[in-house]
Amino acid sequence: MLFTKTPGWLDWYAGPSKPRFKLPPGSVDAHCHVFGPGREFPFAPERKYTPCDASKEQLFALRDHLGFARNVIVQATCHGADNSALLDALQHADNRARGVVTLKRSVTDRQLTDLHAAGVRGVRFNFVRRLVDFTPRDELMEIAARIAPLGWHVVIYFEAVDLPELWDFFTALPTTVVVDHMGRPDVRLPVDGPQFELFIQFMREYPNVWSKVSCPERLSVSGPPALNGERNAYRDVVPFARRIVETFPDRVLWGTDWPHPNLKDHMPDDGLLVDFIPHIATTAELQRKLLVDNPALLYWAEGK
Ligand code: 0GY
Repeated sequence: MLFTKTPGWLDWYAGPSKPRFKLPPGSVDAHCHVFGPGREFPFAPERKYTPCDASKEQLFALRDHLGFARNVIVQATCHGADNSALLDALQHADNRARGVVTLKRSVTDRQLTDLHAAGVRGVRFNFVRRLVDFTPRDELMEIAARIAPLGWHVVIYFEAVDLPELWDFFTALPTTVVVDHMGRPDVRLPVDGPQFELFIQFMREYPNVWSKVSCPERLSVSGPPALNGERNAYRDVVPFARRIVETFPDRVLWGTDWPHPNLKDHMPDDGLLVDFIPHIATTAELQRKLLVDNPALLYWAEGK
């Protein structure tokens, strides 16, 4: 089937630079997606956007170009709860990828076991209104209870302004909980202001909560550097991500978010994104935890 992209859609950047920052051996890109290809893996009828294609081969080529060893592929909302494209990518990844899927309550125990064998280790609950329709919380809680015995975690995606309303649901989840993109703080607000303090409190009071310190390109207001060869992009996001990395070094993950759905003003150079890492994880030890040890524990540990 052929699909027409959402008007104004920005395609992923085909010529990423080589990062100057050398990733430690075994580094994991812990947040990325595959889109289709649409003719092979059709986009879901209930999707809110239609992207360009972004295949597993293209993802694996980026992994190798940037110097990552492994990927965690997260189900994108344009595929709804049809995880076929993601599972196909896992199948061809030579044990170098794990997956986070979207599920409905109709999933059977046998399907869950098969997903685990395929490399799935988490389920994603999305609360960003422009991306999904509302799923009743009792359905999500039922799914969380069913994946908990498998040792899986729940990935949550929400906007910072919605955290107070979602707090009781999130804090009742029975698994490790991984927050996408630091809960999307408004980086124009102070890093020690009430909005971000609530997120810090969430992580401090609930040791089962982890955060991806990813997506500076999505959160930044100052944007990428001018085209003058400078490589310290998205500086306004640095204090937020750095605070989380330094306060909770054992509960952070990092990912490119390739192929960067729904960006409106620019498409990042993924090499530049990798060069963002040493600004937020400033020592070799913090870098190793963020990129190697933490994702290895969550996705590749014995029995996981
Ligand atoms: C991301 C961010 C976005 C999209 C999705 O699944 C998705 O469609 O996650 C977004 O538009 O903010 O993490 O890729």
